[in-house]
Amino acid sequence: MTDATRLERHGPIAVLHFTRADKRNAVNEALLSDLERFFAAPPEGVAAVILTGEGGHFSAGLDLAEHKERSAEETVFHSQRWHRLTEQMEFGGLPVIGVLTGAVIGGGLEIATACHVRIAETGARFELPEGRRGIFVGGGATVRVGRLIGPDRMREMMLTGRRYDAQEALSLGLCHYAVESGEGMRLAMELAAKVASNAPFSNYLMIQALARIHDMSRADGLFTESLAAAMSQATAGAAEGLRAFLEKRPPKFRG
Ligand code: 1HE
Repeated sequence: MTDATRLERHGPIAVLHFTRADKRNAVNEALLSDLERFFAAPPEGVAAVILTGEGGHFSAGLDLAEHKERSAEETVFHSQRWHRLTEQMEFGGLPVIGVLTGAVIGGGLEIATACHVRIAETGARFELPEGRRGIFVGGGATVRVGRLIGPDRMREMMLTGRRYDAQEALSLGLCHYAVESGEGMRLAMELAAKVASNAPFSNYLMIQALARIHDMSRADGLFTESLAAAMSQATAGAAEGLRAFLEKRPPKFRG
């Protein structure tokens, strides 16, 4: 890892801090490659990760000082790196929780929307200002933000440079929780502990199956659901989870 991030461990929970506070956690090469490294091979025993930005901002998006130097060809490859990273975040199997503070802007929003649980603090601002910079989104926003709030609302957001606050983001589905300033990490740790105490393969299926089924026809989706149900049924997690319920005790999952 580089000095663009800092990793903390609390048992099965990892907390990955973005540490470019002086640049509002703009995503430069170092921060992007730290994220790639972390999600390509999360540390052994980590069952959930929390992403957070130091200095009161989640991320002000792509580092524009670096981006200024990119050619069109380099921009395609760079954008594809963001797509691989955000796909790995969304579908890699590790539950990801984002604590969204201050700027959740451009690429910051693209990283946030690849998180499975999004907690916004008062003061968070959700924006896609690419039009003001003469560029376009490239980190997956057309797909992720577009699906969350719809292409119509995303187009209006981009055209007018609209800024949504935490409460508005909550009502639109850009975040799942809106909490007071300073409360995000406490809630994230609480939710991460719950997620980490589920049966690992059930979590894996939730992460893999739900978004994919959304892309399928109704009939294919229902059949895939049945297959996922059958796979979960064959795991040690199901044996333990069902036995624990019937024995009136909390389950203890391994793996
Ligand atoms: C940056 C960046 C950045 C800040 N790249 N350096 N994202 C944007 O268009 C958002 C650009 N940033 C802002 O609008 C503002 O910085 C904030 C609203 C986030 C914060 O404002 P403020 O007043 O607290 O800070 P500041 O004084 O504007 O910035 C502090 C420093 O951070 C300053 O550097 P300094 O050397 O002059 O101290 C800024 O230049 C630097 N900084 N944001 C580089 N983004 C995969 S494609 C995704 C496409 C995008 O993400 S486009 C959207 C980019």
